[in-house]
Amino acid sequence: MAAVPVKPIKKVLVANRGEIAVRVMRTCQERGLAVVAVYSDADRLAPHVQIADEAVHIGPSASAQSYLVIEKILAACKQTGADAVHPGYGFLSENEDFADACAAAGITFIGPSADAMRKMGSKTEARKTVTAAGTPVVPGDNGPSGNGFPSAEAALVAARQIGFPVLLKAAAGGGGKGMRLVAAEADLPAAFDGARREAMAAFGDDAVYLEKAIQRPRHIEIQVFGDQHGNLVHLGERDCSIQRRHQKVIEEAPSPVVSPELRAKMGAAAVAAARAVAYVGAGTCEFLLGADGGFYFLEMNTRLQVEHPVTEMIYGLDLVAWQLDVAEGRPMPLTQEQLDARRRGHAVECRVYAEDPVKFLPSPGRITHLRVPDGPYIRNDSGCYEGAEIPVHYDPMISKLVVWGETRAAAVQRMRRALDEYQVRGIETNLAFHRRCFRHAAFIEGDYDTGFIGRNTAELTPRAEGAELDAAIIAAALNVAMAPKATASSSTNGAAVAAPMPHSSEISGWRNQLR
Ligand code: MV4
Repeated sequence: MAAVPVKPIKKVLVANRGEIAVRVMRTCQERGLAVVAVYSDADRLAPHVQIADEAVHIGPSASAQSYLVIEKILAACKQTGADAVHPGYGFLSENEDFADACAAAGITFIGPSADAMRKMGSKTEARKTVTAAGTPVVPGDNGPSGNGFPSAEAALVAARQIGFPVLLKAAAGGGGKGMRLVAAEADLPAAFDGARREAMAAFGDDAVYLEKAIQRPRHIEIQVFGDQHGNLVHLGERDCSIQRRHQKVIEEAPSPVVSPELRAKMGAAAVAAARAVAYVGAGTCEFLLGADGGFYFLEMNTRLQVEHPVTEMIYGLDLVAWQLDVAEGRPMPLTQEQLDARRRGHAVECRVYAEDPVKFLPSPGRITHLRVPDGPYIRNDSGCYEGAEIPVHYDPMISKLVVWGETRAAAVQRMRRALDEYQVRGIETNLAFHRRCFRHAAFIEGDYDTGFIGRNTAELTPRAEGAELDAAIIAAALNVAMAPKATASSSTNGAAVAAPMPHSSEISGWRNQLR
């Protein structure tokens, strides 16, 4: 391979916001690089703006008018003399036009080539490409043209071949949008129309293809990394099976069910998939792991992922530093053997969301009180602070709480303690959900799959928390204290018994029950 010249980066514009913008800037600053923030109206006072050396206002709060506008990001680079762009995740991170536009402007895009993004962006194209590389994909059919079925009739013929249940998926999709489960032949026509409509609405492309439905799968993804010298390695797996409506909630590394042998096999399959598109930078191959131990490639995410910290924790590495290294043309600092030898312990991540814990709807507003956990082997990647307003315009994630332990059991215990220290007031959060999950017997055993939250919603959903809980306790206490003497007719109501004001220990007992 021809020698790759090293081109040092001097100033990085981070085309993102929130915790990931902060996290990327920290590594840049540790390397002595200048960092530029971009921000919308809603983010004037955001942490990523405060820690950057310079900040450029790029428009109104709506992402479609700010963080998603390629011309505005490029203009900010020109204005500040940034020679590289880090896209974070979401927004423009997997937009091949943005990668092309950066290249055309002489700006280093910290990520893979536009060509690799394009090949992995189409799910049918990705299935073709990685199958040719020997990576197992879910049994299925891309359709007669190789990019979807022209009619429900054609899909039905293919579905009979595959065997029910099948899934209809959007070729342009990913992440579950435009996906329909079809249990039997009779359900296919309606599902086909529905999937097409949803795919068109979400991606502007109504091509849908078929996959056999894998029952009770685990979502296992492999972190891969490539450099410009043709080296490709994997950094093991993350188990992201704890999800709700295709939103990840808890991730861990390693997976409780992946043996060293399976890791080596899945790692090799992921590296082969990445090699098929000459992948450079950080990428993730998503697999489904069936109950029978079979694994199948689903899609490749051509970016650094939200949950990358659990991998960093078990390898003791900074993946953003690796991204900068390979973007500058340097070879990766470690070989596969060296990486394998570094793995140690277990890491878990809780995504703390500003959301209604019962209805799971975003709960924007002002954080009036915040206490974040601390102590050994705890990391809280956050883009907010006490007094901050959680805007309605973006993802409602408050922070990623990540802990490491020598064993999975130690990591789980540490997370319980960390969660108990975490206090947020002013907005609703899913902290109570996390506290319950880390005390759930099946979770503690590592015995879960992608249906875990759905099957255990009642046990994992708090009835009341915070102010609502306090109000309920005060009401109950008053009810007890104020109730008239029990009579034959009123004694069916347990609270209607005359009693003195309850003792505080009794109140805390109720509190624990109500939790
Ligand atoms: C599947 C599947 C079962 N069989 N494909 C959902 C999101 C998208 N990335 C792929 N998804 C799935 N694809 C086949 N052939 C089950 C899911 C799925 C799922 C996957 C990972 C994590 C959570 C999930 C929840 C429901 C369904």
